[in-house]
Amino acid sequence: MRDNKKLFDKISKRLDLLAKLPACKEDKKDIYEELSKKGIDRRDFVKWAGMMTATLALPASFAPLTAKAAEVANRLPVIWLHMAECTGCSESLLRTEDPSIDSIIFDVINLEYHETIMAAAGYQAEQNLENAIKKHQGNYILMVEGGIPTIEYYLTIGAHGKTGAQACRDAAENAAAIFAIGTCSSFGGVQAAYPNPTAAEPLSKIITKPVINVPGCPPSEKNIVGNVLYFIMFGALPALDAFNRPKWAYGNRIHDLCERRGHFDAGEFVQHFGDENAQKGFCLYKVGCKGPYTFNNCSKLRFNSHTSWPIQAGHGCIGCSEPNFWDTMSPFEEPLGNKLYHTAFNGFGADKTADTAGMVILSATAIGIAAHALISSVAKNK
Ligand code: FSX
Ligand code: SF4
Ligand code: F3S
Repeated sequence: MRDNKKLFDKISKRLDLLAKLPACKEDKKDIYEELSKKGIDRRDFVKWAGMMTATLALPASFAPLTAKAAEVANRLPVIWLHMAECTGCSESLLRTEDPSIDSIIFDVINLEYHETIMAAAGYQAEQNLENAIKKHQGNYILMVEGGIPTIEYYLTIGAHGKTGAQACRDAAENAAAIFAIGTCSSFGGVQAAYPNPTAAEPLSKIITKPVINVPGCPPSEKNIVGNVLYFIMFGALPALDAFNRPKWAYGNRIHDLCERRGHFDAGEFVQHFGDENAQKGFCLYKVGCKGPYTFNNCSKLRFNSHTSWPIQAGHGCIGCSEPNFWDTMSPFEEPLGNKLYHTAFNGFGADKTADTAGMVILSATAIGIAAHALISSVAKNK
C-alpha cells in the first residue's frame, strides 16, 4: 500500500508539471469541451478512466491519475507514419462514424503528422513532417503503422522519393518513444506473408532504437491509447514480453479468458460452421480457433466500443497479434494440429522454412491442446 502511495505521488507530480506546460498548439483542444461536444458527460469520462486504469493493471485508486493524463494529453506531440498496410489500425482508433472516448483523446493529442487525417498534402505535408521533427526534437512519440518494404521501389514517399525505411529512420532519431502500431509494423504481418514480394520487415528490423510493439490486425483502440496514457503517466516504457509487447495488454492468452472456454474443457466443439453446436456457442477450436496460441486482451476489451470480438461473433481467433501471423496461423479454419501433421508427414519444401521454424515453437502447445480436444471429445461422446 505504501508503495502504491509513493507511486501515486510520483505520477501526480509528473502530471502537475506537464499541466504547467503550454498545449502544443494554441488552438489545441480541451478534453472536456471535446467530450461534451460529442454528448459525453463527466460521469462517462470517470467511468472510462476507471476502466482504463484496470486495463493498464494499475490499482483502482489511480483512476484520477488516468483522467488527469487524458487531460494533459494535449501537451504530447505524436508523429504517425504510414507504411505498407490497410489503414485498419488508424480506423480502429479514429472510428470516425462513432468516436469513442479513446478516439476523442487521440483527437486532443497533438497529432502533428498523420497522412490520413491531416489537411496538408504534397510539398506542404513533407514540410510539416520535417518541421514537427525539428520543433519537438526529443519530445514526440513516433507511431508507425504498416510493414516496411525493403525493396525500395515498393515504397517511396514524396518529391525526393525517400524510401519508407528512410522516413522511419529519420523520424525515429529524435523520438522520445517509438510504437509499432499493428501487426504489420510489429512483426511484418500480412505484408510479410509468404512469398513476401516486397521483402517487408517489421519496424524493429529497420531502426536501431527500442520499439514497443502493439500488434493486432488491427489492435484495439484501448491498446493504442493505453500505451500513450502509460507514457504520459510514467514517462517510461511499460514491462514488455519476449516480443516487446506490453504485458498489461498481451500478458494472457485469448484461450485463458475466452467466454467459450468452459465448452473447450467439457469437450463441446463446433464441428462445422452453422451446425447445431455453433448455435449453442460451443468452442471453435475444431474450426480453426488459434486462441490457445495467441496473446491479447480482445475478450476483455472487445472492439467497436466494447460491442463484440471475433469469437463472440462466431469465428475463431486467427492469431492476428502473433509473430509470423499470417503464415504460421493459416489456414484459419483448420486446427493448427492438422497443419503440424501435414508438415511432419507431407513436407512443404524448403521455401516454407520460416513457417516451420515458427511452428516448432508452437508445436508443444499445439500438440497438448489438440490432445485435450481429442480426449475431451472422446470422453464426452462416451
Ligand atoms: Fe491493416 Fe494496420 Fe492489419 Fe496491418 O493494421 S488492420 S493490415 S496490422 O498495419 O492497417
Ligand atoms: Fe475460446 Fe478458441 Fe479456446 Fe475455444 S479454442 S476456448 S473458442 S479461445
Ligand atoms: Fe486478433 Fe484473435 Fe483478437 S484474431 S482480434 S487476436 S481474437
